[in-house]
Amino acid sequence: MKLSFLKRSSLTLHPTAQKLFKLMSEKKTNLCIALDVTEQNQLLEMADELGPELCVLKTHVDILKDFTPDFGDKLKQIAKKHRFFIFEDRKFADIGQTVSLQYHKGIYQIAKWADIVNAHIVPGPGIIEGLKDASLLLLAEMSSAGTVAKGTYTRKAVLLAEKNPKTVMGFICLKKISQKPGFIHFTPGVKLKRGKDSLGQRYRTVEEVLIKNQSDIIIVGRDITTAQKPLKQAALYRERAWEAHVQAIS
Ligand code: S5P
Repeated sequence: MKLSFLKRSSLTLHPTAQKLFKLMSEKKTNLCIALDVTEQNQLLEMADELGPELCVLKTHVDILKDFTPDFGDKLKQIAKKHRFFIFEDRKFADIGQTVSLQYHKGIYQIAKWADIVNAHIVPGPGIIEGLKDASLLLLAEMSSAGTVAKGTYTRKAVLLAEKNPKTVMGFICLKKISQKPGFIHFTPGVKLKRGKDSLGQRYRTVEEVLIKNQSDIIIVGRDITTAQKPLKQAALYRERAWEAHVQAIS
């Protein structure tokens, strides 16, 4: 079934998924940028510069060396200005009680500023229960070489999502893994050419991910953030990803 993002917004029970489908459709972007920088000001400046190109901005707040409690509010203001969602890539992986504390408490207070977070399914369904007030992506597959998240494990993630459609809005995965159109598929490990880095990351192309593998959103990090002209590079990825999406549903 080839459905537009707009159509799919009416086929999900998840309020954040609904809004994200609509945003992608209106803003015409299915690009998520991973801003893996270690200084807060650099992150905020890049978010402001690249914001018009993306639908989701992905953070790793725990790599910031100068985090201050006003970070979340500042990022939220930029997200509002450019209309994008904030995805804190925390990869929760503990029992329900602990992840609930990690999500709400501690220095980062993730629940206050992140629209979307993600979780491994290693602990079982309790992790979804512990994060039931979050908008959750389940890590069903990973881009890294030798990952054990495959086969039965991936299928288990899909089953868990389908049982919890009000909490789980989609997946981190390499390809379309659920036939239910309400779930959004996010795929990392994307570059303009296939390849790998020196620490196990594997890259597929935009077209491979969105046309052949039928994913929805590409997550791109260093190939944009370390480019000489990040805005130009982001615009290029945005265009390639949107064209691939249009082709995929036509
Ligand atoms: O399987 C995964 C899951 C994630 S969320 N592989 C990944 O690479 N990621 C994240 O995507 C990773 O933590 C990083 O922030 C981003 C990829 O960055 P890049 O620089 O390799 O494009």
